[in-house]
Amino acid sequence: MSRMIVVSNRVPLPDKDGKLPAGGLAVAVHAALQEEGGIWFGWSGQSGEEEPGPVHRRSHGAIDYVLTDLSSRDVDEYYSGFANRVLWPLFHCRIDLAEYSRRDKDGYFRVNRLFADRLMPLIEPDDIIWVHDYHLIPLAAELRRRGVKNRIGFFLHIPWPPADILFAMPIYDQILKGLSSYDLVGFQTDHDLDNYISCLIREGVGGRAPNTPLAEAAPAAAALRAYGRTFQAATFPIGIETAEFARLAAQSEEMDEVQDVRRSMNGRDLIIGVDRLDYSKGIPERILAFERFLELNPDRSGHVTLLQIAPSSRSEVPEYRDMQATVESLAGRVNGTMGRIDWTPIRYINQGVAREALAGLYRQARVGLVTPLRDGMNLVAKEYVAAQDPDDPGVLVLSRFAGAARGLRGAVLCNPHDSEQTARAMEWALTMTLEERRSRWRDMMDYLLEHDIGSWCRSYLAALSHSRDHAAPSQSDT
Ligand code: ADQ
Repeated sequence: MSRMIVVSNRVPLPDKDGKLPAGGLAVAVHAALQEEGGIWFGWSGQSGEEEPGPVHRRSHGAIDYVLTDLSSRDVDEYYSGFANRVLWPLFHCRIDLAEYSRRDKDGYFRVNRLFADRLMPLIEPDDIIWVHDYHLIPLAAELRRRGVKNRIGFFLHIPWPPADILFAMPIYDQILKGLSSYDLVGFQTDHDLDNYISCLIREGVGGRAPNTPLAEAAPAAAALRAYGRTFQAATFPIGIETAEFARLAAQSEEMDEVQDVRRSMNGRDLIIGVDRLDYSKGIPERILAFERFLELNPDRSGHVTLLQIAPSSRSEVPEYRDMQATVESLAGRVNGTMGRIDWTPIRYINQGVAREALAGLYRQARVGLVTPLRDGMNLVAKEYVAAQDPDDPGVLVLSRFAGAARGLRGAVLCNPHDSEQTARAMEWALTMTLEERRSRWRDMMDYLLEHDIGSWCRSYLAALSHSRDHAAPSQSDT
């Protein structure tokens, strides 16, 4: 196997005792890097008024972490600006929230050039390069421009939008073209892959490559030809550390924090929502659906509590601050109008919760309410299922617009824009028979055990290693 270089906006560094940050992706990618040795490159998270100085290096086992600082202007324009105020809203179909500026676009491409310049001296001829997410779409083109012939793969963690949405963005063509410089483009679901191919066809710049075999057998895959290059695109639905998370949840049940919540529930049913505070996660719509649920089922009043855990994220972006105010006011309104002196319908926590406690809380909840308006995958849905007690599992109510809905067939699917339907899904989940809960859970758990984060990482890397074996001979890297 070749040495690997992973590139992502932020790098999950181990702490001073070598302990990895929680979360499946960091653990799985670290495991793959440890095997043959490699480099993880990205932004250090530090910024200052000055132009960035030299890179920082840190080693841990067979892995070298190479980090670059950015200037505050870079962070403003590349990260908070173009990545999070243009690409994120557009790719989540929120044209109304996209704030395009030429200044931010220039910053985005400038930082991608900086990443390419800083990577160049690190790259050896046989290295495989794996780039993650929407912050770094132009990186392969920048590396190719500097003469890099290595295999370069890309994985998009968020959805790829339909053509009419993408085309609303000025410079959409540069973003569309950017992906064609990779050897393998990975998407979360077949919908994202189809949308990407439709964009190429609608733009008249490419499409499926006839007579080119596929490099691997992902759930959906395509050999593509666009902008003079032949490359592969396929779906790799990301998973979690299923078995590990299930063990953690079983242990966490005994934690004081989790027991305290159980006691405070006083026999009431718990419905849980866990998200970063982000408009794509549909938290206001979820609160309205819960309000509707209480209106439709007055006998549930006093007997069910929604625990919504949603720490702030990206507070430097105004839309996120506005959302925080909306969620606070909605939760306050429902509690004020529907609550009783001995019962608060919604417990809203605007803070993160430790992973162990989170696992125990998922296990305690009768219903996992995961209702994003749009989500690349959504790992919370998978964690909720993995955390359940096999003898008495809870029910997952899941938005049909989460990538996770493509694989989790045992979930009760809902349309988060339809509060009435989501309310009925909650009621159905709470009344479901034990037999049906067990059968739905078994189906989802078997899927999650087979498609865990380790298998995601291995199948992506196997496909990347073979991505050129089948490519057309006319391939150009310029
Ligand atoms: P995110 O948008 O961050 O990820 P998600 O997939 O749900 O969304 O992952 C969130 C992770 O953070 C989960 O592991 C969860 O446990 C943790 N988390 C979330 N809220 C938390 C809270 N309140 N307290 C503690 N921990 C919390 C992006 C894409 C997703 C895609 C992932 C991975 O937007 O669609 O699934 O990348 O590819």
